Amino acid sequence: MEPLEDPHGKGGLHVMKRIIVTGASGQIGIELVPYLRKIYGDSNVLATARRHVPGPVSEGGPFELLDVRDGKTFSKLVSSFKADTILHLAGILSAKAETMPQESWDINLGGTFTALEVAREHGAALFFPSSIAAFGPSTPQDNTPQVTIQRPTTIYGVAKVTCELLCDYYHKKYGVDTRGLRFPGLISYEALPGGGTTDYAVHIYYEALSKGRYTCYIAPGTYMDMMYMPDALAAVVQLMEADPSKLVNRNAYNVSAMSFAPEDIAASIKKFIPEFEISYDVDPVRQAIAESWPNSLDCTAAKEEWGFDPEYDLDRMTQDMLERLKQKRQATEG
Ligand code: AKB
Repeated sequence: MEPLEDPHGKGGLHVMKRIIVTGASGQIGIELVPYLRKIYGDSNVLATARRHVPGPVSEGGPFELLDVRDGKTFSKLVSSFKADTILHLAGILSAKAETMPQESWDINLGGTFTALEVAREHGAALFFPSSIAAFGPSTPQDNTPQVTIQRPTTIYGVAKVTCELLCDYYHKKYGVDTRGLRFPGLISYEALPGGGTTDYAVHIYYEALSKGRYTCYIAPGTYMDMMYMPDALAAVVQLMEADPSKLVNRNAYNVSAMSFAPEDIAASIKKFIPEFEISYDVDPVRQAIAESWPNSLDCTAAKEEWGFDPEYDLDRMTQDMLERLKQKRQATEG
């Protein structure tokens, strides 16, 4: 496929030309890779993952196996592909990381350190997905500022803050063009997330359609930031294509499109499936994680510095999710 000239109609610069994506089998990668290939051309996006991924990620363009802790292979791939940009998505999500703190530190922190070293060696730009998990219980919870207290209490969050700082360090010391987003919970119909605290906001749509009810592991009244995947994909490209002279807060920007509690998403689903019912069976581990994260982020810096402008609010997302999931079910049922 030929690259698109101006993907967002916003006068894109096309700073990125040859892109390597790590963790391409994850929830973001599965959608980001085809999205990038549409914009930059199939052959200009190399997808990598620890295991083979069937479908468009491995079949729609170049694909290689890569464990992000293997610096030698990583470096060879960047060199032979002539990549100018590394979108480093590989990582273990929050709840799963709590079950394997040592290994997740190795992958989340060690993998990012390796990616930064490879970026430095080859003069590539690097995107790092930070998270609302980079905040903790002592962070102001409402309208959480861009620059504030960051003392997370999860191993996932500790690695995220460390990586944000490492990205700043590599930019300052070596001039690596590092840029990052603090993602909220991401909701998508293509791929299920695995091992996150915000995953309920995806599962609820699947079960609303298949069972008409959902038992939620997060308690009512627990607010977290969220964003629909199309807005997250657009934000990655917009940030990476942004004029570097405007980027004050490179690592990493608060981004969010909505903040809701489980009863709010249930109410939104009820507008389209009136018989839908939510009940609760709270998981203390994920509830504690959720409570340690902000209720809502202040995204002013992202808006002012590179034009972050999400399109989907809760009801628009719900309508789209339910329609897309219905179409998917019909397609698989033949
Ligand atoms: C998770 O729940 O672990 C992720 C995140 C907010 O980083 N979705």
